[in-house]
Amino acid sequence: MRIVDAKVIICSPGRNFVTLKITTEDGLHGLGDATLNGRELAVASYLSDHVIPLLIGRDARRIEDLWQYLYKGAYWRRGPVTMASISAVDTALWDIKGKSLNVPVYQLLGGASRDAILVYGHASGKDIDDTVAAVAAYAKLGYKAIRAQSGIPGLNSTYGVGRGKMFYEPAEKDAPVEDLWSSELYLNFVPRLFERLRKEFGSDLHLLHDAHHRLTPIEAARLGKELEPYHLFWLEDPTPAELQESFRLIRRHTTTPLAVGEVFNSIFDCQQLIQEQLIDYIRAAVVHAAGISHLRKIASLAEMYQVRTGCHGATDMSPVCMAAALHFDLSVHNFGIQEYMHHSAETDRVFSHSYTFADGMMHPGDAPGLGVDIDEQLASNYPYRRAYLPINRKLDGTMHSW
Ligand code: GCO
Ligand code: MG
Repeated sequence: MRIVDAKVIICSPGRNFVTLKITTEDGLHGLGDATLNGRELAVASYLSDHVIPLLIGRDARRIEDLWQYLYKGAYWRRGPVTMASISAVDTALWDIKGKSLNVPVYQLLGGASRDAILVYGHASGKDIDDTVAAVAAYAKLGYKAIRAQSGIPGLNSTYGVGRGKMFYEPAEKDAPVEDLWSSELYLNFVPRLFERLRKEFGSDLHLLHDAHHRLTPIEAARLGKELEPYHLFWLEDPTPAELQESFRLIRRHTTTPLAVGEVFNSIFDCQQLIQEQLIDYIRAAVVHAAGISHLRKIASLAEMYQVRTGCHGATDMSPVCMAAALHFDLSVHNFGIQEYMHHSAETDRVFSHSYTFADGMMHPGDAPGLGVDIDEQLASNYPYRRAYLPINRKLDGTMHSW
């Protein structure tokens, strides 16, 4: 089954998406997400200029071999641009294989390990009262797990508090927004937020929180410890994970479960975190961690160490990635939870999909392949617009992780 065509489709139905479409001689096509928020065109060029010329004429059935061909063949391995490109090819080939055998992708991955997929939604507000109201709104929609982020008194804006409650999208057009940051204000505030949330919602609702790589290890240890009475499902990205061994320090001080890995692009980024059981959930996503094939290897390593999956699923993962994640989640034994942020109505019109949400759970559907498609005509009405994620500075002007 030869590949006869491959092209990159860039569109911006509310936010930017890069999609790879591969077509075979049998007339089947498969899709892969290649979106790297804020650096989209670098991946588009990697695909168009370097990968697509290598795909034409190859056998679309040889998914693993093509993965290794692109990974080892580049010589310069890994990195977000390379791995998002390989992911797009890998995902599109799984889509094609499913369609050619007339089965949903999860059946090719070992079949369903569960009936449906637990997801968490994103509640946020400008202050504690507003966040309580947002959590109540998500609970009313049926969510069993809810991430809570709140504005912090004294800071002009902070990570995770969006314009628009359901469709949080931080990337701004033309130039990055500059946020102000104070770890002191944040650390004093967050335990109060969760104390209130537990008071309002009782102990059964799963509550999550994202520190978005902003703390030092000892600050993260303090936060984890102070949040222990509120039994979080997880505390996410407490500190940047470039230094994997720093999680030993956090772990020594707290039993709050930790989730890390949305920015990881290979198994080597989380090897130590997993093997030393320094985290509880691995957040790597299909699009940024080199596709379904590589993510399964990460999950298999994690399974040995009782680390569960919790794939990144913000709106900068396109519906193509969301569909792929749900097939992965349904099949993988050590699944934990899936992040789910609604895409806007315009995005959903461009990318039709068979996945569904009901009662806080999702399912990828039983359409052959991934069950997602792109309306290229409609997509062309939404041309690419350069956009940047915000940056973050401390109160004295020092650059800080966003
Ligand atoms: C999350 C993430 C996102 C990222 C975004 C960057 O937990 O969902 O932290 O909100 O900031 O994906 O592009
Ligand atoms: Mg996050």
